Amino acid sequence: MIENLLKERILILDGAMGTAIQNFLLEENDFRGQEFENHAFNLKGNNDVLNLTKPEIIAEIHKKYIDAGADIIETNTFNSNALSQQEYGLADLVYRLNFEGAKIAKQQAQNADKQVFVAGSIGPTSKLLSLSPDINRPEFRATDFDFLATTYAEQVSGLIDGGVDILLIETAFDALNVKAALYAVSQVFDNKQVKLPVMVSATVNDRYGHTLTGQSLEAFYNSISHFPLLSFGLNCSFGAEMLMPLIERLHKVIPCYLSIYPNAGLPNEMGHYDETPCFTASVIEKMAQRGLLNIVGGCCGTTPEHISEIKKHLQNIPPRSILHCHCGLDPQSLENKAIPAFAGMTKSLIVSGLENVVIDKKISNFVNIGERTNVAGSAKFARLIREKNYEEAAQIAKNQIENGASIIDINFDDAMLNSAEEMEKFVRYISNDADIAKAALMIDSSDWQTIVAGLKNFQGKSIVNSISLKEGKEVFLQKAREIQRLGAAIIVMAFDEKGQAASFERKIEICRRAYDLLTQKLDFQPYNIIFDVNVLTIGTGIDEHNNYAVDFIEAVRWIKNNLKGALTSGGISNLSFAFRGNNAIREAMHSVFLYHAINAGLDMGIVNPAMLQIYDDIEPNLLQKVENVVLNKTKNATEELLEYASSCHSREGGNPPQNKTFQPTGDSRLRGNDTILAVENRLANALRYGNSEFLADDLREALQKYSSAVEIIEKPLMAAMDKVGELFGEGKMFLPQVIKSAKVMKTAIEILQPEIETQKSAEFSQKRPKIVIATAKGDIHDIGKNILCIMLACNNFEVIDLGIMVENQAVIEAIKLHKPDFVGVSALITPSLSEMADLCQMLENEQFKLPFFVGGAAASAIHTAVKLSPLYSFGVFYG
Ligand code: THG
Repeated sequence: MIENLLKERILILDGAMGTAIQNFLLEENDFRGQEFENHAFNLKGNNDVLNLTKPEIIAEIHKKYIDAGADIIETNTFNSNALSQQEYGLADLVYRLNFEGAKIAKQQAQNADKQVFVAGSIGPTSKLLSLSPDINRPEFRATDFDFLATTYAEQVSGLIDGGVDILLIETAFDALNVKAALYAVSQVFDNKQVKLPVMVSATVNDRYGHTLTGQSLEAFYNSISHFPLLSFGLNCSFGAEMLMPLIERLHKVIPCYLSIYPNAGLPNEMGHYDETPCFTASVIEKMAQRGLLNIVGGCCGTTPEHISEIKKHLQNIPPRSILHCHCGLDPQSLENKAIPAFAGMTKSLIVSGLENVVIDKKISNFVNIGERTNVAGSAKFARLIREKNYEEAAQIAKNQIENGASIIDINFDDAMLNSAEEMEKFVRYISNDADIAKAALMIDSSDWQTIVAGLKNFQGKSIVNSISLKEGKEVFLQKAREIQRLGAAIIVMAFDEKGQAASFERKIEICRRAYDLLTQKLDFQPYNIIFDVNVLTIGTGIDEHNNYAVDFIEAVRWIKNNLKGALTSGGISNLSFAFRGNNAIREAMHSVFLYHAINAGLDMGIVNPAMLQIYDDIEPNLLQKVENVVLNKTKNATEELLEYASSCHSREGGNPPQNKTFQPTGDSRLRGNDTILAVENRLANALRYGNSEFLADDLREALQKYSSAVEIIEKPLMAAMDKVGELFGEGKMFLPQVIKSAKVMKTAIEILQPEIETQKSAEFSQKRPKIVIATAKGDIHDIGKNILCIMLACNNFEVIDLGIMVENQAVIEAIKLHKPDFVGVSALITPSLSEMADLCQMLENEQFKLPFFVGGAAASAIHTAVKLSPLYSFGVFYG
């Protein structure tokens, strides 16, 4: 076992293969003239072909390195992948090149009189996955993740079948290429039911340790840290001397063995490497004496002489110890916040773009995730994406970073967009801008393919937002496993087969179950699990919502105390949807909520970083009112905040003065100052201001004027409700006020009900419109739909609510059973829209004659018109 040897001594890797081959060929050419030129496979620098045509040359080079002292020899397969071989028209030889390459090396290893390991060399290809080769097309790529992973899988299969002991992914200059390689490796391991040690070696582009794509070495390592490696290190680049400081850096952060095999210095003007074996070996000796090394060899320009010299210099120098890494905590280094990447050894979550972002309370109390790059959360971003104005859309990401976001949440879920395509394009686009690419990404979608598209185009370590147990544990684990292979952390939402958790008990029940599944069935690292226990809207006017914020905060506290190592997050702006249009109130709510949630242990949150107020700066009167709402301290908290809201202006200035729309409710104003208003106006005010104090009197008066109770409902009351709807739509009324209006409407109908009966206008009750309503299959969001049901019930509808995640067939059966006047389905997540399309088709097939209403955040007028309406001829309406 190589692991055991590595504990005892520094192992020697061989030196350059390419330069050795060229030298060999030059010598042969001197003897044999043009023979190689005429060879069946025209070489043209395709050294790997020699595995098939001149295996004896390769075997000879291996032997020289073994004799020089190498413990590990590398196969001659650096370019044996389809991308490199297709340039020679040999893409179909990938498997054989690797298989034969492995066999040649293995044979030499077996011939040796000591233990020699064979490492299968896997080069980077000539194409980058993270950068465009065409500066005018930032979203263009010369190849893609799946193509690369497929050819790497073929290469790895050939190497394993040929008998290698180790896989060595080397000269890596783009972490995304390495992710594709490791993805392929784990697939092949699964298929073949084998596991070999894997080494990764990167090459840097400058002395500060950036790869070609601009990523820091630490971030590079972090991007691939999901894969348990035998070793990580550096090769090629500059000579050993310039790499020394970088090796020191790696030594501090990587928990696996450390390798280095540098060039023999930098090439001179003639392209030759001048560093003498003795010089290279003496620099390496220095590193070894500092305890930095586990595996050492040579890259371009090094020869068997270099290797034997290195071996001589390293005799009796002990290897770098990685014990401190495996035992986890290194308290001393943890204190050193100047090296945040050290946290990697302390089991905290590190995400990355070009740089690492450490999520650890010891380093930063709270991490801001920018919410504005979300087509569902920002009208402006949605417009820019629709217009394909990626440049300005990217600017929104940049602004968020400037305002303090270290992670950017990106979401393209929209009925009229191909979200997977947009995800790919945007991620690629921003990879070219170092100011944006430095941040980590949170890939936000309810569509699985879109999440995968994000992961396969991002070189850093990202966070998937999100997966949940709503489709059961099999699907949950399957997705989690794939995310693990692609190297991301995950947000787990507190949803399950029964729906969205609103109460404390349900939140912790679901999180406990998800935690156990991920850590026990998949070996998930706890720090890669981030629980989102649902920030739900408070201050809606519906009493059941009053404790939502408290339940969230307490669930966060419970998770931090009970689910060891797991992190917590939430979508903070959800909290204040009821106060849309009043940013001052919304900001204050967010700050108060965050203050308490962070105290309870919240690690990160999706926020608008430009709009976070400092808790202590909140005007004391407002602070108290907001605290009462957020912490559910008093019964009238929402009402009191509303009153405050009515008398203050939004900071954004975009909204009309609220005090014109809202007057405190009360007798004089309802009825006008001393002058009595017309009864219609009094009723309208009662609904608008949610005041039922004089309702009975006013309705009695109206009954004198109108011919029937039904007419009062249909004319003045409905007109008033229309007005309420209009004001809400314009952002001039807030949700709790609308709920109050609806409750007054309900009271009005109750007051009129006996009249309706006595007037024998039984017609009205018979005519009570009936609606069958459901949340689409796969969708568990029903808060909006529940509010709608209250509204409808208050407006004398008979509501048959089928609940959440309703199969289309169940809707059809309910229609047959209840014979409603309308059917309605709501959806919050975009995948539900295709369920709606299927339902349209089914309604059409049944030849139903009733209007179909669609609603919810995912639905839109345009999607309804373009995608749904053609499918059902009676009529599909956007509600
Ligand atoms: N949990 C997780 N992910 C999430 C959420 C969550 N992603 C989406 C959402 N919730 C968090 N993001 C936002 C983004 C914007 C707003 C709210 C939440 C928002 N936008 C303004 C509004 O709707 O009033 C729009 C303003 C504008 O158009 O400019 O409030 O909970 N895991």
